[in-house]
Amino acid sequence: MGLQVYLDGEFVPEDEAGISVFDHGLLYGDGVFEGIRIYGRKLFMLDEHLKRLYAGAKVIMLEPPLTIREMEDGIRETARVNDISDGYVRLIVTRGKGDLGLSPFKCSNPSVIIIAATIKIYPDELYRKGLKIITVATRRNNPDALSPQIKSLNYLNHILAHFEVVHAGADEGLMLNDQGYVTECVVDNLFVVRNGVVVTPPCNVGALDGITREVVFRLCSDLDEKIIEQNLSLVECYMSDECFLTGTAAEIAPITHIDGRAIADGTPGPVTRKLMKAFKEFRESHGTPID
Ligand code: PXG
Repeated sequence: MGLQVYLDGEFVPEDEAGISVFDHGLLYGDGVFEGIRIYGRKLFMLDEHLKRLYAGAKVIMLEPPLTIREMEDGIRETARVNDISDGYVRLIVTRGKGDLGLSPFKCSNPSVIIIAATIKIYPDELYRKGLKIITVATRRNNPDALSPQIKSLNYLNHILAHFEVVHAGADEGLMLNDQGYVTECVVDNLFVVRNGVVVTPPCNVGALDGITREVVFRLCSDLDEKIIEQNLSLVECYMSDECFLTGTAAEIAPITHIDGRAIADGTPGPVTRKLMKAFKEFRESHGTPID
């Protein structure tokens, strides 16, 4: 049986769920989205995801037709209707139907789409062995041109990067900014461990302020691991003792090779493994019940 998709207050079978070809989400990528995990019938970091969605919507002057609480109810109901105990919610707010001109002022009814499904981005083996990543030639969007803090419906920057990753036969890609500093991976934040300190680039280099990234800050504080934000060059990453990435879909995944260089001995490091374990415990004990 197919999924039931929440579309503007109704549940519609996935094969019939559609939006107008004049929706500016389609025509211009004009809209915002979130990806939220469900673990054990609980929505993980729901408030944080909703806060980010509404903050991004505010920046693009898009007013979601639901309050945050109504949106939360819609998400919980969608998860229940589809009986998703462990999975992933894709939440989308599009500008809505307009005309073929750019103007968002012609779009009076934003649409809300909520899809609850399952997800797996990397096979289990990669969490044990570690990911081999490459630096992609596609640079991360300049934050002065388009802030990475807006999780907009235009992910072409990342899609171009993803093509490079696949073409190279790698597991993931590392993206630099236009000054050559490390920003993040294609759809995940990047961390290294250097001399006992966990280091991640500050978001203003052009990285999304990821919610899993924030969880890592909390875990490091609980575990007494020093963590700082610092600009990172590629060479500093090659020379690091450990490396890992974080994201809603990926969770925490070890990186053992960058551009053919083994990170330390080329196996997942102890701090990474400790954080992966702590993350599993954290996700069990946090979340908003869908029931
Ligand atoms: N950076 C970027 C550019 C992202 O899009 C992250 C980091 C990690 O952030 P969170 O808040 O998830 O810890 C993301 C996450 C997917 C998918 O379905 C996920 C994302 C984007 C597109 C698709 O796996 N975003």
